Amino acid sequence: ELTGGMLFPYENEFRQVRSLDSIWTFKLDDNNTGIDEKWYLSELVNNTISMPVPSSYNDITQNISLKRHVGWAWYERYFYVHLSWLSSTDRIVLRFQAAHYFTMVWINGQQVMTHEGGHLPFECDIRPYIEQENVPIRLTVAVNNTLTPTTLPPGELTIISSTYRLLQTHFDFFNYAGIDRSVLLYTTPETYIDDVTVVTASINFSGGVATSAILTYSIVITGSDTQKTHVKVDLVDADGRIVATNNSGSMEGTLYVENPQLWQPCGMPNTHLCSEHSYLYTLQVSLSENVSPLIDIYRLPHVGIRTVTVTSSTFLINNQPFYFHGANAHEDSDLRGKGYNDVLLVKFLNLYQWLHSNSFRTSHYPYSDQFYQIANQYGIVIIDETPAVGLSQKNYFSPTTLAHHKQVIGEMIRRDKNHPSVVMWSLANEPSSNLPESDSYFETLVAYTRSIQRSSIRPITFVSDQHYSNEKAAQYFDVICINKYFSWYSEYGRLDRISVTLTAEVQGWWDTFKKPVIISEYGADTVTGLHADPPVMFSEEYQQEFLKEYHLVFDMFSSIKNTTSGFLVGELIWNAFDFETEQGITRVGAKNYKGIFTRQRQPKSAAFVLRKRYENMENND
Ligand code: BDP
Repeated sequence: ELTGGMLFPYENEFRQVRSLDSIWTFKLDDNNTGIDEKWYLSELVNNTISMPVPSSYNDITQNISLKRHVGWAWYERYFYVHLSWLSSTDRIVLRFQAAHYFTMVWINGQQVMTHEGGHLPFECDIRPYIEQENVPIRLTVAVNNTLTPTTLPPGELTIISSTYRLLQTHFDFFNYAGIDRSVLLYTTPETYIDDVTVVTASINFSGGVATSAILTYSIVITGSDTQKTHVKVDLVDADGRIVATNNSGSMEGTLYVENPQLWQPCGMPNTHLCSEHSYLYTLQVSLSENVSPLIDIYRLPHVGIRTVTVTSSTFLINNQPFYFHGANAHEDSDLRGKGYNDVLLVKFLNLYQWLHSNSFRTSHYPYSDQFYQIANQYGIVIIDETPAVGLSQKNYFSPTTLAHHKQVIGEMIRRDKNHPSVVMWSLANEPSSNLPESDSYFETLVAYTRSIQRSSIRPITFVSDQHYSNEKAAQYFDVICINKYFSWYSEYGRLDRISVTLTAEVQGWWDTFKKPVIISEYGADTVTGLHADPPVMFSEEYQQEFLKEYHLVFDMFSSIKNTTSGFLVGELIWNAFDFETEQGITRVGAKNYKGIFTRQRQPKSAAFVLRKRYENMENND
């Protein structure tokens, strides 16, 4: 089990945040000798180049060796710490929002931390490593993107020659690498609020209106003074009014809220202005020595009062049936690769609103924090997925992978547990869940996930691409997600077959498992501007007709359209945007073209088909 929290660093009267994002020095470790040669002991020299942080490094230069590098790459920058930080007793925390995949960090040549896994934050207090106040501090970071049978995602490296290292994976998106999210420095008091967990325990409804709600919270305080501390918890509404307080001082408590404003997903009946209906409170945690004076404050800004429950055939948010509709995505764009960027995030939001989408799945790894924050604000619902994509070989279901998988689930829940937008955890995408090895593997993993999220506040799913008759893992999950590509990867070109093949498949999942089903991927590669009537594969017309045929089947099973017999609780198209892949004979220009928008975020014809469908759903629901 993990110790310590991973609260998002917000600035306030007790805490300062400073970004280390900028152009860093970068050096490719062509022969992977940097660790042995102890490059971290002095400034990086020879063949260094400039590298923006955050960004993937792969597409920044004209160098093909950098594009396809497998192994270590080095980053370095210098910084000063302000005297006021040094003269206090505050912790000085160095935080990476993420780096891909294995990271080692040194301060002035001393190793301060390592982290395995490409998509979740890691941090440590660097104060003990800062020796002198009047010299710049050298920060050295080595990042290795090699995947192995025990990493998530897994991969296999074959060394063909010193210049030809072939990394084989069982996923199609490009294995972008580097420091792809922000690097921050922030302070906290020496004794500080380390973790906050808040859960909507119950909501009372009377005639469909919420009359009261109970929230439970737990707080973790860390530092030398933890015996003496007292915690006060206030729930503050959007107008700054305190609507509930618990001043018992204890680390666990409840808050009773009268006439609560609920966090509602967008697209619910009569909720056309989404952001007005996804109401957010702030949880203000104040830490003091006995009753005064204050020594730390943490304000958790996105507390949504909402419940999530599933029955055998419905997915309920605040006791109302919810139907997921939207597009899956990747963190992927021109030049930056997987690198986080505010412009892309806000464009993503605007495209989602233009489409009338109400949800997405973080295929196939936890996204940058900002995606969840914006989803909280605008009422977009998220299925939060681990990086366990491509667990397709028997030997991947090993005890070592299982241990790492638990670690990653723990880190993901620790980071994302307080987001109202996150309504479900997805533990894997397309594992070989037909293999006998997968059975106990997922049984263990689901039990573990339930145990660490305490009161089982969110349902758990995974994504299967198996045939229901061979499926071994689905029995353990609350909701079943399935990816289906009829008339694309099988019987390709035959749009007329979709109604037959898809109908039989969806019905089969329900008959076998009697659990709610989501079509978590379906789609067709489409080259913008390629036209054909009658439709042929890769044309815009094929993508449009393909979607329409799928939608006819979805409507037959939808839990919203068929309140007594329906069990389909969602449809998520693959993919929102065209994205980068490895080169291959099915990947023109090294792209997956299943986007309804291009990689530059412009709509293909199919985007208008979806937009009309989603708009109608919103109005009729
Ligand atoms: C599915 C995978 C997804 C791929 C997609 C495709 O889940 O990551 O991109 O196929 O091939 O199997 O387009």
